[in-house]
Amino acid sequence: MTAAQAGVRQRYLPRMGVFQDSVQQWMEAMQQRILPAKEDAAEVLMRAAELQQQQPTLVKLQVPVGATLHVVGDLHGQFWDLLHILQICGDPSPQNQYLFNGDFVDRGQYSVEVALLLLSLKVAHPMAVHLNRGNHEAARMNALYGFMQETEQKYNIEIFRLFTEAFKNLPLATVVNESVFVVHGGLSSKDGVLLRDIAALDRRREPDEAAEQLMLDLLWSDPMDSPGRQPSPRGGGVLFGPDVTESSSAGWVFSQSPKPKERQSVF
Ligand SMILES: [Mn+2]
Repeated sequence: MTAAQAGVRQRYLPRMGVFQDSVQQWMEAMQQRILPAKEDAAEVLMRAAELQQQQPTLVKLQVPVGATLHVVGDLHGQFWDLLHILQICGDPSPQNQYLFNGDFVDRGQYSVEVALLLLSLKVAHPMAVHLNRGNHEAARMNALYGFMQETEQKYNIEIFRLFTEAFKNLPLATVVNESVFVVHGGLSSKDGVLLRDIAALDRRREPDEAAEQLMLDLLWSDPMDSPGRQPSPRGGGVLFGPDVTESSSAGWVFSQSPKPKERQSVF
């Protein structure tokens, strides 16, 4: 049962402005079921959208020697899991970076907290926190799988609109140290797609029927054990075998094979 259904009034912190200290206080308050003030949430979302807008569609991330990058898979509104991961892996810093690989919201009951915290962390630590878009960073999915309703209950529809604006600007994939390709979904349904084709995509839109197939593939495709490609039972994207991973990466700048299947690994 959600707080609103139980008749519990959502509690909010006083407005404090968007600073690094605020993010720490919001995180602590969220654990007591208290959310940032609506004005602060709106400011975070607008600043996150602005920051993401400056990013390319395909981010080339250089992690310095000796630094760590934690790649974190689907969170789907599991706020307590996110806190646990941050506790185990440590605060974000240039020496301790994070790449959250999409699907922050929907399904779980704390999608607002998860998405707001991730976008706040991005604003507070733009060089240490990196975000890829998932297939659930999309308005239609959010209307079907709970995030839109949750945001309306905890804030209002205007805050939801600001979330979708921030999501729309998220990069679609990240190449780490010119060697590891990290994407939420997977590889293309066609042969011969190059990294520059991904970089050239206009991502600032909803991934709907009118979007380019490559965008849908990056967000929706899944790896499979058998070779070749098959239609995906999930809608957008395809199922692709290990041979497709090999042949796709052959034309890329990698010094080693990409491992898209590792999107599930957390640590
Ligand atoms: Mn997904």
